[in-house]
Amino acid sequence: MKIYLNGKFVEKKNATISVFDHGYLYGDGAFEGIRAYNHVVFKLQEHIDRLYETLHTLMLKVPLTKQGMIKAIVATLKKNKLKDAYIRVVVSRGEGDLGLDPLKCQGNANIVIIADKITLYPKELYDKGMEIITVPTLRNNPEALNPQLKSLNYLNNILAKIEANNSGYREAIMLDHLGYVAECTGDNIFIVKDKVLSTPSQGRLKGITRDVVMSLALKAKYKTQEKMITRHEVYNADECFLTGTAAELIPVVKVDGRLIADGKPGPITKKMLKAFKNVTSKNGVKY
Ligand code: PXG
Repeated sequence: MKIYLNGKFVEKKNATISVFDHGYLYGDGAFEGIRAYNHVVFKLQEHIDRLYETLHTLMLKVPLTKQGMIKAIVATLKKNKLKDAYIRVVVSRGEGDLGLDPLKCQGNANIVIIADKITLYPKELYDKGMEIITVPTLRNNPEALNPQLKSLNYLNNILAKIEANNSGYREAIMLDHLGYVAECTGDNIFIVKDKVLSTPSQGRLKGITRDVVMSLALKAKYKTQEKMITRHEVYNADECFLTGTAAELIPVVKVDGRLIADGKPGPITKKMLKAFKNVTSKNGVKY
C-alpha cells in the first residue's frame, strides 16, 4: 500500500509523522472520509469544499489548492490501482512545540492520503436493519466545538461509541445540548412519517450522503424537511435509517427498545438505498 505523505508516495511502514505534530498532541487538524465506486470518486468536490471550510475555520493553511488536493487523491487511487476504495484525507497542523499554540507550527501542515477498503457493518444488517440506542454523551454544543467541523478531535463521538459498545450496540443516537436528536456517532439520521423524510436541522455534521439522499427523495417526489426532532418522533416514525460515507444507507428497526413500525426496513428506506446505489458511480470525479 502506497500512502501519500506531503507530495510523495511512501510505503505504509514508512508513512510516519512526528510525535510533535499537533494533530497527534492536540487533535489539531481536519479529515475527510470519501468513497470511490468503479473509478469515480463520489461527490469529491463536496468533500473537498467541506474539508477546506473546516481548515478555514481552524485557520490551518495547507500548501495545496483544492484542485491540487483533488489531483493528489486521484493520484493515490491510481498508484494503489483501486477501482473501489475508502479514502481518508488527513490534514494536521504539523510540528510545533509542547504548547498548544498553533502559531508555533505555522507552515508545517502535514497532508496524508490513505486509500483502502472499509466495511462498516455486516451485510445482514443492511437487509434486516439495525438496533440502536440513545447514549448519555451529548453532541458538542456548536458554540464550543461546532459539529460542522470534521476535526481530528473526535472524542465527543468516540465517548458516545464507547457507551454504545458498553450496552452492546453498534451505533447510537446523540442528542444536542437542548435534548433534540442530533445525529449518530458517525452517521446522520432520517425518519420517515406519512411519506415525509425528516432529518435534524441542527447539532449535526452536514453529511454529504445525507444531502444526496435528500435530493434523491425530492427526485422521487417525496417531501423532505430539516427540523428539530425529538426521540418521541423517532420512536413513532414509520421508518428510520442512517446515512454516511462509510455506512452508506442503513435501515434502523429498533431505537431504545422501541420497534420502529413493524420492526422491518421500510419501503421508502429500501427505495432510497436502491436509488443511492444507482448514483454512487455516476456522480463525482472519474479516474
Ligand atoms: N456525522 C458524523 C459525526 C460523521 O463523522 C457523518 C455524519 C456522515 O457524513 P458523510 O458526509 O460521510 O455522509 C459522519 C462521517 C466511522 C466513520 O468509522 C464515520 C465517519 C467518518 C469517519 C469514520 O464510522 N462519518
